Amino acid sequence: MQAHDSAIVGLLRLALARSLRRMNTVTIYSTTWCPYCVAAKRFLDSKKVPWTEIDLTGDDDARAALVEKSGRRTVPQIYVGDVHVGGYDDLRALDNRGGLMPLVAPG
Ligand SMILES: N[C@@H](CCC(=O)N[C@@H](CS)C(=O)NCC(=O)O)C(=O)O
Repeated sequence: MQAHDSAIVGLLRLALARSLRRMNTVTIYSTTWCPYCVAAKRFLDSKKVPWTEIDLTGDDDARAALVEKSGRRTVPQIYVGDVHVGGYDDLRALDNRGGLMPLVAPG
């Protein structure tokens, strides 16, 4: 690799790190064997949106806390930063009306 190639690679790394820093964290509260949770993760992957998962399987207290926090009884419950998006259907609806990417990466 020539010197100017590695300089370009360095700049690209910097740009990537900066854009990742500007992104809000997407958190998926999930359980295992939950098809809507899998669908939500696949959909976010298809949009190249990083996500973190909080698996509530078998943790009744954590599940109750999520019901309290979200007002919903189903999983997944998806948050972008502090914003409660809702379930998988809500995630898709938000994206369909053009609201997902601006929420994830406000720039
Ligand atoms: N419309 C919801 C459906 C979610 C749903 O039905 N989730 C199931 C698991 S895949 C659920 O939480 N069922 C109730 C339960 O497990 O207690 C969505 O799109 O997220």
